[in-house]
Amino acid sequence: MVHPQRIRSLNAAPRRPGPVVYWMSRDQRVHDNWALLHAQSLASGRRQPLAVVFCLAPEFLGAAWRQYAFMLKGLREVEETLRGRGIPFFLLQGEPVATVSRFLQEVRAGAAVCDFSPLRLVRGWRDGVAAQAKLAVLEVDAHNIVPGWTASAKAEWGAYTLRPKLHRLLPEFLEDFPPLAAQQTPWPDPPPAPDWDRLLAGLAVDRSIPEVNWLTPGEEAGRAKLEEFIARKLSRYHQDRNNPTLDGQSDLSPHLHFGQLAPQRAALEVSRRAPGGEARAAFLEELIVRRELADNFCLYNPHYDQFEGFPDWARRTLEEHRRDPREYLYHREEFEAGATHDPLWNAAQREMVVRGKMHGYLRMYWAKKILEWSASPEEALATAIYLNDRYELDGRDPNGYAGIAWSIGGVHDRAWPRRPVFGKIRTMTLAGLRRKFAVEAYIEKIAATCGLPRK
Ligand code: FAD
Ligand code: FO1
Repeated sequence: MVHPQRIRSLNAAPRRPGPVVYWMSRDQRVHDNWALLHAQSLASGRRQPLAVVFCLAPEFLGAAWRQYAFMLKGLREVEETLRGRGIPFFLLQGEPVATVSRFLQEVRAGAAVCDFSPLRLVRGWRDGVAAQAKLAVLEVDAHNIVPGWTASAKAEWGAYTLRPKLHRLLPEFLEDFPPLAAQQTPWPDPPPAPDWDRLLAGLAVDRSIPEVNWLTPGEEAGRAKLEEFIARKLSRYHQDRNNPTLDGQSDLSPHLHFGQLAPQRAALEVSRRAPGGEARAAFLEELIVRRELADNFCLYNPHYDQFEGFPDWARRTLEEHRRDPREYLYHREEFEAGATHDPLWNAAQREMVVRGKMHGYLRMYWAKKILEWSASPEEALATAIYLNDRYELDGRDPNGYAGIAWSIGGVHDRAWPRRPVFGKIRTMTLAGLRRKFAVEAYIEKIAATCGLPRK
């Protein structure tokens, strides 16, 4: 049912009699979820009941109200959909290792299934639970089409080294999902539905960052967004995706980040229905190769969010240019307020702060300018990660750490002709962008839709 290579053990403890628990974290959806499907097959194989548990951590990589509200509204839908199949959903709160370990003991679980994320914090949670559990704890990569550990056993140099490995394996892994069955063996005493309104009202997170109003959270809305993209935008994706004055991107990243839409579902539907080869190829390159390269980076590079994580050539060139005079120098607060001398950079920052999703093409420029205008590469990296993870709805994601490391530290890129401050790191200039798209039109668009930056 679930391809065996999507599954790996996190401890040596045996499977025991008793219910099966799926600890949901990255893949917050009912349909198209290999971890949930595997947990269900373990349960029904032994006539045991299945339950899903989600542990709400008090803090997650700087996430604020904007992100928690989007996530919790999606989880509310998950709970209702699971209830319709007789599968209980337990919403726990607290430090995940202690909280989930206690839950597994209380329900006398016989086996636990986790989904997969390469992020250090989340891996620490899973390893912590697996280390103290007396029962088998399994991990299923329900996010990548080709499981991260199958695609490659090491950190890949770039898209050009990972792409052939993925393309060779796609026929085996880009398969359709079986439907999730209804619960056969009922859970003895299913919990009442969480009091979502009270939970949202009581959430102790930074509420200064408002929810976005242009995107509906949840699994159903994520699927509708995919359908809208295929119907309305996909045919021009290769032409429009890098033009910030157009609405050419899919806008799927928030639903993909929270696992409310499976990347594999997007790949299946686009592969089957894309009109032209070029549009389909361009989208699948981003959705499969670029996204799985980011997971590969975070899975195999322990310093994915640090200067040490940059390749040797990049660290050396940034060292050589550490003392170069900075024509402009800003601190984090000035970046955050979008108060630089560059109206394009300020507009991109504004789009991220107000809309919660900066255009993909400008994210490269945005991060590279932070390198150019910060006192050191380390400070630039910390500022870019802080702002990205605080304001982007799709932040706190391997794609972000890889995207920022590409922009500032040459990860997955090559050396370019030497420039002040950058050394051999690829630069991007305002003049260069003016040749690519109508910069003023973008600035106008943001001023009209997101208001002008605070002076
Ligand atoms: P589309 O162009 O419609 O792409 C569809 C999907 O393909 C995306 O949702 C994503 O899953 C994948 N994809 C597209 N471009 C990339 C890429 N460069 N790397 C990896 N996967 C990609 N992406 C995030 O999800 N979260 C982030 O926090 C994030 N931060 C970034 C920071 C910087 C400095 C850079 C250069 C890139 C960052 N990206 C991040 C990658 C990319 O910009 C976004 O995934 C994309 O803009 C999301 O919008 P979309 O879904 O409409 O994109
Ligand atoms: N995963 C959890 O298991 N518990 C949480 O409380 C939680 C909060 C959270 C907030 C913002 C965000 O962007 C992600 C969050 N996630 C949480 C993790 C997420 O589902 C993914 O596992 C990670 O982003 C790794 O890709």
